[in-house]
Amino acid sequence: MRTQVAIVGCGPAGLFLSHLLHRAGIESIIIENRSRAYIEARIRAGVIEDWAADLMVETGVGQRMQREGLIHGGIHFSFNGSLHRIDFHDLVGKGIMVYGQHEVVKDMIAQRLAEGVQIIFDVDDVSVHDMATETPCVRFRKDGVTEEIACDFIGGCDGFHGISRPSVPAGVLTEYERVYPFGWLGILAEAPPVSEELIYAYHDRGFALFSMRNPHVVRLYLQCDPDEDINNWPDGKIWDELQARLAPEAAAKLQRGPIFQKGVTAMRSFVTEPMQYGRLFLAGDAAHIVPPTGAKGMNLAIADVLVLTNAIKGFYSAGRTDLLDAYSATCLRRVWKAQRFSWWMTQMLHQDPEHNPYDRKRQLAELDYVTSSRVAATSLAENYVGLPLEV
Ligand code: RFL
Ligand code: PHB
Repeated sequence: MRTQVAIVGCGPAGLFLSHLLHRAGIESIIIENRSRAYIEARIRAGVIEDWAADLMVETGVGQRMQREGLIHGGIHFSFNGSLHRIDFHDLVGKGIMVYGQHEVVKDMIAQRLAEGVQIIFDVDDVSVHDMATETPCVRFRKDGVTEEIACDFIGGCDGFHGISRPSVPAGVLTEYERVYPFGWLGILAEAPPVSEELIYAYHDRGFALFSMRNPHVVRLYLQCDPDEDINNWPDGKIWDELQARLAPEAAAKLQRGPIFQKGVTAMRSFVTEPMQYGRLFLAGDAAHIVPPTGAKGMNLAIADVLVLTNAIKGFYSAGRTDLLDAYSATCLRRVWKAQRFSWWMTQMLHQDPEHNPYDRKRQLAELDYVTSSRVAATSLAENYVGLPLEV
């Protein structure tokens, strides 16, 4: 097989890369080690930044999101027993789109296939080769048969646990990391929302986040141990904890319904530099991870591949290599700002076992500040809806 860009991984990064390349007249093939059904059911992010939602609409993959997604003009913080709203529309004139990542993935897979792009699911033994040459290739096994894709570029879009990043020779990459001493227990339940907008709750018992997927399905998260056993969380305990952690005005509206999905996520901040090696370009979670508190992961993946598409387009249309060379530096400016914001939201809102009463007072002062100072709230709003693109 031969293509211009071989893409490893069919998550948001890989799908958007293929989608944007197609719009620029550039061919790609995606390979994915899971099944289509598995990745279409994988529950993850829910918040799409303003520019990313616009990009989906402008490039023709946002129709269902426009119909079914929920536009939110702000978020609430819950602390000291009450709710405090940050009004994004008023502060920065933009909002966010609440629409599940797996819905984005479903919409994009359907469109890629309808446009004739090959996505090869259920592959094994994926490896990348000759990245330091002008003729790199990707090898894999499908149904027991070894296959090879010869290409000009490789998109390493295979997430944090993929093979792309570890395939870069030792000594090339520098990794920066912070692992948090807590995780999130996330659930989906059939229940009406307690609020029209997300609630980030600070509480002595631990952080809680109230989010939603549609008017009948809520998405809820509770701070827990990073290696928490899900069996320790029967449904009743989850609802009780949420009731305790949300401010009374929200907790009073909580309606318990059937929980149909549960999972625990550990929290990590991670960046690799550079995000490229020869003709291999790392994008999305393959290059960086943020704790979900800032809702940035999927958005960063989309921002990376927008930069990469632009660079590859410059190469094919004008023989330019400067944009390819600058890929990592261009992406990392945004990546580090999203790292800062996600870390900042995380440290402000969670109970850290290393914290003492002084730290808790400081966290409450910070929450009071961001919800009462227009300047501080504007900075939060600007970051939350998504910083301007530099492409
Ligand atoms: P993905 O989505 O992990 O996709 C990588 C794909 O590569 C496949 N793969 C391989 N394929 C071939 N060969 C191999 N050897 C392979 N190894 C792996 C995988 O099966 C997968 O299909 O990475 P990508 O595309 O970079 O996208 C990143 C996002 O998925 C991630 O950052 C977000 O989900 C993070 N995130 C959030 N991001 C947001 O922007 N807004 C949010 O509100 C938000 N909330 C969240 C989140 C992540 C969460 N979890 C579970 C980690 C909430 C949670 C709870
Ligand atoms: C979600 O709805 O899944 C969600 C929302 C906001 C976050 C993280 C996850 O910060």
